[in-house]
Amino acid sequence: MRVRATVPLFVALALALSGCAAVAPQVAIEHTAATHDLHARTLPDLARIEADIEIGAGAAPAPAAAVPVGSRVLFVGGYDTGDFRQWATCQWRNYNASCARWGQTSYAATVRNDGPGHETAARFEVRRGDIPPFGGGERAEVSANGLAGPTVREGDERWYEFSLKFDATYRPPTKGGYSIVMQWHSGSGSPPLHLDVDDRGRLLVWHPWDNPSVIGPIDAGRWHSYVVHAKFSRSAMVGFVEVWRDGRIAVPKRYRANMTSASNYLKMGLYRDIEQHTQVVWHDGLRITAP
Ligand SMILES: [Ca+2]
Repeated sequence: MRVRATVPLFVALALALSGCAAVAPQVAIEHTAATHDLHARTLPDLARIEADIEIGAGAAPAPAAAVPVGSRVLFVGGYDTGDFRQWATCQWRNYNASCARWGQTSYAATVRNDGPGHETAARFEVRRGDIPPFGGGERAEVSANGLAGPTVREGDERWYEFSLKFDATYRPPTKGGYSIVMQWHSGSGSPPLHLDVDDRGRLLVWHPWDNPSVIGPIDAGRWHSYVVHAKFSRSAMVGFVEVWRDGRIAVPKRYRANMTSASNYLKMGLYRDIEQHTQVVWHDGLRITAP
């Protein structure tokens, strides 16, 4: 049944991401390419995706240990300033502007004390119809577009340390929907790498046009720490991603292309298809390092 959900996801993503009028011609081309690529997939391909999801879900547990990360800190976006100023552009209902100017005047995005270890955590809330001024899907997201530290180019290797909590009230997307909490965004079109929740409440690593991997159940109401280690490339022989959760390997290293343009920029928060129900996610502690 997951196979049926896969196709609308990509189409919906490509359509939803067309919100920026300035790149409309390029986006239109991406839509065509993406749709063509999807329709070119064979049933055995899609069956393989389903099989790989299940294999990823059954990864053998390993002892918790310190996860190796890079030595050069390139970006910190953990809201320890008490606001959103570490990020460039904030996008939510009735807002698409500088994060530094966001006065936390609505439920969409606020920095709150969520207890020990998370005294300054970002709380993102998306309700029905929460579409920013430029259109697209419903969202409450911070973007690092234009910031040098979080921007990656061909051959760059990075570690992303952060914590996520899906609110105790969080319900997964409806069948076939998506609920993206982290995107590595290319120049246009669907993000070539992102973290998404499926309709079964599983956190996935998505490589559009390739197989998703299961990180684990979202475990609503509890904080979990993650490390995403990635090398960015347009080549499936060079690009890779691996993910740790709470100090244990959750997705072993997989080589995949994860760029479709000269650079990727980072977005975090919550981005979803049109849904009727409210969703809340919490983010904290992002630190990006390089070798
Ligand atoms: Ca913090």
